[in-house]
Amino acid sequence: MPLLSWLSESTDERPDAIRVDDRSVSWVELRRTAAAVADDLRGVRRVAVTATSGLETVVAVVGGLLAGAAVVPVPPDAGPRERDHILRDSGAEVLLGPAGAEPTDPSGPPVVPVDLDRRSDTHHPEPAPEATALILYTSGTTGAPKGVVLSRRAVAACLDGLADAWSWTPDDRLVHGLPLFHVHGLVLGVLGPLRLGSRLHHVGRPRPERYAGAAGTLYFGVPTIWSRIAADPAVARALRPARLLVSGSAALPETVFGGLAALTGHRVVERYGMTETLITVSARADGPCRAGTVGLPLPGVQTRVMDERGDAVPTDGVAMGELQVRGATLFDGYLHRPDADAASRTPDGWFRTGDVATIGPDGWHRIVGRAATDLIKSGGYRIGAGEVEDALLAHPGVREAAVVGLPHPDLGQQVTAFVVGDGVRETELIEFVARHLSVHKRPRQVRLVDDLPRNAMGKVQKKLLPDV
Ligand code: MLC
Ligand code: AMP
Repeated sequence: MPLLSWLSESTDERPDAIRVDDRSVSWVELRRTAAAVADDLRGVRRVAVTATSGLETVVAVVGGLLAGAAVVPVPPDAGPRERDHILRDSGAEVLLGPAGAEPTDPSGPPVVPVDLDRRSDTHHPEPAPEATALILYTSGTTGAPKGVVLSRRAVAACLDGLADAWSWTPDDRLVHGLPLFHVHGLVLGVLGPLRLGSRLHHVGRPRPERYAGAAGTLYFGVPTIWSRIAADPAVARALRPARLLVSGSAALPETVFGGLAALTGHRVVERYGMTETLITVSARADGPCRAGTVGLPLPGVQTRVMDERGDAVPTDGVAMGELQVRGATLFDGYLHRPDADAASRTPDGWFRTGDVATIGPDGWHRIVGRAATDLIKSGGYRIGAGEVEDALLAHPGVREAAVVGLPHPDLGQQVTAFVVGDGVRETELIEFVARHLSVHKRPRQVRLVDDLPRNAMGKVQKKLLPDV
């Protein structure tokens, strides 16, 4: 079946199938508008898209996929350092998106605006399932973000598994306001409706009052959004008529799960995934939902939890180890990074998630935390400590920097930088990082210190930093 099977076949001209903020289109209109974009992309292998939370992004992504190109979303607020890296590393030949987001690198691809007024009836044949659908850039513990290569087959397998687990059908109306350059907002939140036929209302920004006003059946959010909704009883009660509330991208605190159950009458479905693996584990709409657990492997996915010696730990709900996964939803590798690729897999071919988990006797998975402290999850965004440290060290007033995620009641973790500096102010450094990287990667707090704790080898001991 074509990746965007519903969109490819629909003859439905009713308006308001896909609404992004205040603009909406029918299925047929979206297909014809995107086909006009695809017509211009003939022969293009990789197309970057400035992924604002607008209808243009949906049209650009669909246009790229119809043309058979690999789509490379670029965070709209990425600073020049991050944007140039993504464009150069991906080899994107064209950048679709609003003018003004041009690469600063003169050798960067030409910027082509998306025209929502054009239509085409060209039929673009679906490429083979092993063709790349998306290259998503995601942070590792060190260095610049890596391109995660996802095939059409993997994306389709993930969405079909979720349709099964969540009873997600054309009768649904999905509501969310997540950014359109990650798995959650783009793969689940846009390609999901386009494959499965549910309507979509993207509310522009994930503000609680916009969720309350949207009248959906199915709602997606990261825990920070659910916690803000739980803190606003009137908003939470407005979600009572919904069919299903789904949380993912970070751990949902049990207090938020309980608060939402009391106010909305819904036990939130929690699911677990990664950019590299797409969604692999989830609670089911037709089964129980338990606070603090992420459910069972999705169809086509296998999981195991391994100790440090490489032996499987008992499935008793207590023994912890690294969660490893394999199956139909996995990525094809990191672009140009065979080293990182090899390190991410076991010799017998399982992907090492880096997450610490338990599996209970009933097969239910619980995510306990991460093995490495250098990957931070803040507001559901994955942020590599090393990338932020490199950005800070590019400031002339910074001599040393160590970045960690400290517990935060709203964001889960807060990016915090410990800096040894020469007469710099905290706010100046926060602004500096926000200008060079995506704004969400900026430290929310900078603590100026006289020195960083180091071991005898001179390596920074992050665990000895205050409050870590
Ligand atoms: C703030 N802003 C600045 C700034 N500080 N601008 C310039 N310079 C600075 N120093 C601006 C921002 O641009 C933004 O503007 C506004 O202030 C708010 O910034 P924010 O950081 O977005 O704030 P906040 O409201 O705290 O964000 C919380 C949040 C967000 C939950 C809404 O973190 C979010 O959208 N998270 C979702 C992440 C996600 O989708 N993750 C999925 C990864 S996939 P403006 O104008 O934009 O308001 C994955 C796999 C899986 O994990 O399992 O799903
Ligand atoms: P990303 O690369 O942005 O896709 O982030 C993937 C990471 O998000 C995983 O490795 C987990 O650490 C985290 N994550 C995703 N979903 C959950 C969840 N339901 N509970 C806990 N952590 C999660």
